[in-house]
Amino acid sequence: QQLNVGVVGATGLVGTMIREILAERNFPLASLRLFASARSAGKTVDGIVVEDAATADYAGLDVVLFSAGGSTSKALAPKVAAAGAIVIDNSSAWRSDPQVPLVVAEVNPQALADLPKGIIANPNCTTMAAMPVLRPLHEEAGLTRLVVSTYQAVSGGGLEGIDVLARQLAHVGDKARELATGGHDLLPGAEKWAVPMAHNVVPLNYVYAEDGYTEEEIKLRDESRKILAIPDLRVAATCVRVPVFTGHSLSIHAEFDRPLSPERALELLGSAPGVVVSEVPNPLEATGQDPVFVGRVRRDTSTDNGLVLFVASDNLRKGAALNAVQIAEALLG
Ligand code: A2P
Ligand code: 11C
Repeated sequence: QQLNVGVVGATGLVGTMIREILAERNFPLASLRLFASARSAGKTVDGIVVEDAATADYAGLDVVLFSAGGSTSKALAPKVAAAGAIVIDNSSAWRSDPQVPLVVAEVNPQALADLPKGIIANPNCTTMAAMPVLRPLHEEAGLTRLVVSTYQAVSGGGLEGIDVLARQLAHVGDKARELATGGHDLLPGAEKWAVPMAHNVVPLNYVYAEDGYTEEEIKLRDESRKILAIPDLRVAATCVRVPVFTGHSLSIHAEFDRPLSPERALELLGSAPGVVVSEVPNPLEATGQDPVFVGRVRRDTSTDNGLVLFVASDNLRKGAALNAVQIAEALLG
């Protein structure tokens, strides 16, 4: 079976990676069409002329992968689904819709059986990193609570995020010693994030949403509940942007109904699909790799039935493009 595939947002960071991963995995393509904004329409990418997503005719496509931001998905996904394609959407636009499954390929592919809107949502890259690790632990011991701090790469903010950090690093240059003793004046002003990104950490990642938590922190809570099918899962997160180009990392305190030893957890993680156990998981190790890396697994000595672990994952690959392509592969059956 071969599919007629479209990519909306094909010129962006994740769209580019989707094109690369389709090729890498020899995805059975009957045809490939690329869409982006009117700015890119008419340009040639990979030998294919980019179409204006807003005005294109989507008839004849089987699957369309969207990575062009929430407002584009909100506006166009129903139109594309009505034209007969299954939409796999990488934005947050549809994730909380009860008629739209939110799928991590290794974790809940069974949710693909029912597609009332013809739309499937791909989780946020931060949530994605945790799911393949937490699922086998949940099955064993019953997950009840998560306390998470994140260390998120700037590429989570698209090409613009990468450019902002690169510019700020270049601006500071090699003035390391000066930075160490009163660096503020050496940095350019804040751009894109609330405070300078280079040589800094930014604990306000996106805007506030609820009770002092940011949108990203609420997404981590709500998406984890939906994917793991634990509606009352207690989650408190602090999402932080760090000056890393790619690779989101998470420190996770997980609590369970039943006891779970670090040894048993490592045994389960050692055979979990899409997971690699690593002594020191880190974003550089994860970049360019498909699996999620997990390590530092230890007992949470501050509570009963708790584990602490550290996860690192490529936010552009598994966090976005790879999982979207894996969902398309799952649709092939
Ligand atoms: P374009 O390159 O024409 O602006 P990134 O997150 O890496 O910046 O990429 C965003 C992607 O989403 C790009 O492919 C971009 O296309 C696309 N995009 C942005 N706005 C729209 C829109 N209104 N309609 C369709 N595609 C859009
Ligand atoms: C970030 N996780 O790191 C975000 C990017 O809901 O899909 C993806 C946002 C989303 O900035």
